[in-house]
Amino acid sequence: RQPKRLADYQPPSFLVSKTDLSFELDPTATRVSATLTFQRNGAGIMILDGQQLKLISLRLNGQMLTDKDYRLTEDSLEIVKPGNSGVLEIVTELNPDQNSALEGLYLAEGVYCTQCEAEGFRRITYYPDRPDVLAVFTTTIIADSSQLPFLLSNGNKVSETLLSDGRTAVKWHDPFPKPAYLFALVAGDFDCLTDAYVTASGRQVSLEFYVQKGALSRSHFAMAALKRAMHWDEQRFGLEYDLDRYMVVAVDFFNMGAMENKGLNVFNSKYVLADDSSATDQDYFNIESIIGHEYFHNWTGNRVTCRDWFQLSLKEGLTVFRDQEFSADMGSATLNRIEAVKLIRTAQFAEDASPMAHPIRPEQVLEMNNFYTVTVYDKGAEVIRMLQTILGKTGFNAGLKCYLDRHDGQAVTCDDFVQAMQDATGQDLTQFRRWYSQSGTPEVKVQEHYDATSARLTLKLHQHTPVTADQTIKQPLLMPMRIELLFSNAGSSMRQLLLLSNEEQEFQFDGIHEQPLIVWLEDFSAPVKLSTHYQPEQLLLIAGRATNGFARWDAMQQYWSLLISKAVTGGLLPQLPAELVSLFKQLLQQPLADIALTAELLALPDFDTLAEQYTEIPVDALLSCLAHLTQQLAEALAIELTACYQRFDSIAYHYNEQGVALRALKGRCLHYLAFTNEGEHWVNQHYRQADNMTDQLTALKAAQYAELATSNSLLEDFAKRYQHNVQVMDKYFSLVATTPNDAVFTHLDRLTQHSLFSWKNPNRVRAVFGAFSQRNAKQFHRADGRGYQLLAQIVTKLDPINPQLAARLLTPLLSWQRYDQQRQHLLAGLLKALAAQASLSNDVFEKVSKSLP
Ligand code: HT7
Ligand code: ZN
Repeated sequence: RQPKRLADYQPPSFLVSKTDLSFELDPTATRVSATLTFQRNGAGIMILDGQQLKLISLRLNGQMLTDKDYRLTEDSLEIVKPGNSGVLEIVTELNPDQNSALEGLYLAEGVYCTQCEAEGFRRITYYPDRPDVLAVFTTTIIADSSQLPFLLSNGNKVSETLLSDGRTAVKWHDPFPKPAYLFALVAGDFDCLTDAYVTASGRQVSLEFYVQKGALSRSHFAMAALKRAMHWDEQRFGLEYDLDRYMVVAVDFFNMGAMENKGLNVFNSKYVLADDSSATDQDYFNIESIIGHEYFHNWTGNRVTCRDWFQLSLKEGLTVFRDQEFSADMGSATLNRIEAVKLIRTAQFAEDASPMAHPIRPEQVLEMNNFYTVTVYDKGAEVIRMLQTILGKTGFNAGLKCYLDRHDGQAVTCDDFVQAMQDATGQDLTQFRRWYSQSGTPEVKVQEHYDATSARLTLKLHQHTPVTADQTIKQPLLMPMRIELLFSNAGSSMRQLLLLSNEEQEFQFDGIHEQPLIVWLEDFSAPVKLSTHYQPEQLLLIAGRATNGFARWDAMQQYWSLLISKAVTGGLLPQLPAELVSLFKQLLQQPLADIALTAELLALPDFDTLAEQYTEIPVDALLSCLAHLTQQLAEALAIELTACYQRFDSIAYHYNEQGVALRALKGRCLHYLAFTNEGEHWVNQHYRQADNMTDQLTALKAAQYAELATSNSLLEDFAKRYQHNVQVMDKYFSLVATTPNDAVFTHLDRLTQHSLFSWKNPNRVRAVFGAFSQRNAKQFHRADGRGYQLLAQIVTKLDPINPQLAARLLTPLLSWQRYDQQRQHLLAGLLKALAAQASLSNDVFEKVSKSLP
């Protein structure tokens, strides 16, 4: 198996300017006729990508080709004498019904759907399936319209014709040249919600949401979110939509969240369908942000795309940054930042420390699907955020404008992006570019020295990036460090932006008349691990006084981490310090003006955040510390928790900032109250009185974590109530999979027999086994290895069905070196057994082989 390398990039030998496709849909024998108008672009042979295709016929400039005129392999078609330009006609046959990998054209629940990113188009026809070949597509779909009333593709609808055999032919034309990965076709029977949007320049755009029959009422929120996103992009970046139609189709069989195909987004139904009785606050948040994300791709991804897949972060990091900015403007900026940082500190730091470590622009790839990672997406977004911090919002906006103007209609690189930022602002970004090529989490150590006689404060910073599995040599990075100096006079402070570029660097401040308390890394201004020398009391002071909401939350998190790490080192359980109890009492009695932030300040760090702070993760000790602290907080604060819980009357459900914040605070109180003597009472009451999904789930989770007797009967009631709503049943599946005791294994077995469960549906599989492996640390990391064994079995079972899904589920098994000897031994054994299996997919093979010594 040969990985591809960024260093080997060569421009395509041939370009395709026009791609005409015709699909005759059939469940087991769909015919695809592709007419490609091509031109030579450089030296080299004409080699087209193709996988799992049946070649029916080939013509070059009208002449039928015979087998001496071409060479066919398992994944390519070479045309022996193509000439310098011409027209190639290719007819292939596909079996969408058998396509459980959900790449290329597949048929699921009566809907034909395509997924072409990254390399799925080669499962539709032979083609130069690479993002730097951009063509104008015209697509005709032929089908029985009584079965499939909606036949959709990219761009504008040109015609609809009734054929003599009773079938219908619908023709689409997309005027914007695009790479094959943005091609889409959907055919099925849907309910359709339509609306309109008038762009800033006065153009009318028709907005259309296609959803499963009966689900129309659950698509209004997504439609409204789309309009907000369109408006926001005009206001913030001056970017308008360019086609006359914007279509979104929601399907239940989908490998990821959504796909930005030009003019025809395909969404996982989980990120479209929502109403107040079935969606949580988190669901509404996700829908708005993913609707935004896919819409924003129209400029950052579609109009300007990637030269090759190593540049994926060019579109994904930038678009995640854009969706994060959008969400921050739609709700609480602080909460958004907290959530984004939690993800970096858990999944991304874990990836950097794993055998799959890679820079945001990877250099070597066997299976591209394995690189749609939290590093490429979320660390990529942090890199863009740092650019904005360094250049300022105005400079950043100018840089983005320069990038889009300069490269509209092109396939470009991350370097082109940084160059545009540099040219628009005049800032030298040479060193900054290292963020694109260097993997790993930088560690920054800080030291402070205050000299009262000279009134001088000296801050000494030291940066170091530890070696990663993929790279041994690391260089210093340019990183923006936002700080605040807090002075003793309450309310008096000074905020600064430091640019750290050397391995070791000093910053001096004169005229500082008292030793300040320093708040480091406001808003997490760089994705690093910071080590400081705070005393616990100083952290509580910062939590109470810092101007930046994120920094206040972060100080609380550091406080807990310190307490827990001392306990773990000493082999003891942590005791609740009195000053913490009094701070919590204060927060519960007088929540801050920002209720949502109060709810976050009252939270313990989660297991994954703590785990990332250890080279060898002390699984059992961390779990015991967290359970013990929860119990202690509940006992010490029962009165205040009860009073706070009761102070805020439940208001009728509405998804808005105030409602979200109140539910979060009450939910936090309930989480602790579940551990008091009256736990059953509070949880039952919360569940029964809930008029919304957020509160119901809060009650169910609280009951489960506290292992209350009522947990099972509440869960049964929930399953009965929502048995007809598969999106809600996924929540039920996940809850059952996070049962924190032995019973979970019987439950998991039972869930796979459930009438709604299917191994072919990624949403169901993730709801059950994704939740078990990523959110049930206690059972997944059992010292006897039962959790690990189960996941390895599931990966083995899934690999032939859906390799992309199997490889994603496998991730928690890869970091075997992070655990104690016994767990290491168990995990290494399972990985070896997996590697020894015949016919592993590239997806699973790449990950397993990298993780073995
Ligand atoms: N650009 C898309 C990434 C993607 C994908 C989506 C659905 C199914 C398979 C996929 N492979 C890659 C999604 C996005 O980032 O917007
Ligand atoms: Zn994206």
